[in-house]
Amino acid sequence: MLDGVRKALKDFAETLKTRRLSDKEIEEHVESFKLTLISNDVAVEVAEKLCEELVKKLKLIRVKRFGDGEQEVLRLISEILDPVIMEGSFKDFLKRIREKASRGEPFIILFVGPNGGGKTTTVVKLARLLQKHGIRCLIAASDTFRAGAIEQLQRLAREAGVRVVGQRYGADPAAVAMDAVMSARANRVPVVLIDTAGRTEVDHNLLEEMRKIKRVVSPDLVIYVGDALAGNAAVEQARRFDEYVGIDYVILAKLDADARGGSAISISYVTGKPVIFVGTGQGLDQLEPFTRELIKTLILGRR
Ligand SMILES: Nc1nc2c(ncn2[C@@H]2O[C@H](COP(=O)(O)OP(=O)(O)O)[C@@H](O)[C@H]2O)c(=O)[nH]1
Ligand SMILES: [Mg+2]
Repeated sequence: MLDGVRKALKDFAETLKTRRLSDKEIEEHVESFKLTLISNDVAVEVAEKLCEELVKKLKLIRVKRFGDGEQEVLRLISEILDPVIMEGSFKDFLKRIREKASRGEPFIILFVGPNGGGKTTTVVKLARLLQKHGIRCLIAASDTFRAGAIEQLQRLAREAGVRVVGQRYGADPAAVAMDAVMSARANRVPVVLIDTAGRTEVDHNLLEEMRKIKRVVSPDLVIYVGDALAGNAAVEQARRFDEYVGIDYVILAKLDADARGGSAISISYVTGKPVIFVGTGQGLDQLEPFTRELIKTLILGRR
């Protein structure tokens, strides 16, 4: 996974380690590196920021010549990635849930995102992860729109040992979500995860519906689930969902299948929202807390 960005970095480090370059040559190499990043789905504004920093740093250290060239360039790249990639803290996330639970109120998370992005799978994965931490969950089947959605959720949730609250197709998704919240209150279940129908920015009815769910249940968090494979489209979409409904975190699903890797680098910078988990496979245990180190390991091949 993420081979595109990894190869771009490696080639770049390779070029720079061979000999001392003039300022002009550095600029030329960085420019072509920037284009490679962009062709691997790094958002233009992020590629520009990274390369600006890179030129500055390279000109500074060039003077003393690279010792262990390639390692030095990789270390520089690692440094300039730090301020760009924003990670959510799983520890804080758990703490917020436990705080609310101690007041006897369920913690409510609303999941939004495009159709096929990975929401339903991710909701069940997260429920399973939380249950492993001793936190019981309830899932609201608020995708009452897409054929087969309720059965898919029920099947996955059964596998994960999580309860689902649902109604028939065509039911009001906000009412289903409210039902689940009331059931969680009555049964002292500390977390409610609301799965919703996928939508795009052109589906005005579905977007309105999403706002209605938010209004009715007042979630503690709204999480955008995007498809890493969609690259820049996922980044743009996350930005628009944030404008439309307001999001707190991003989860990038299907990182395992992403051959380029740019969206994982740029989505938090462009949206201003931290990435909290990444999906690394179809299996229900394949959800990992997102950290800068995880991405760096994947693209720089080391910690
Ligand atoms: N490889 C891979 N596939 C995933 C991941 N997350 C979800 N999927 C697959 O993506 C497809 C769509 O997922 P689904 O949860 O139904 O998306 P939704 O339409 O947003 O609810 C399914 O085939 C999932 O198994 C992931 O992290 N990695
Ligand atoms: Mg779904």
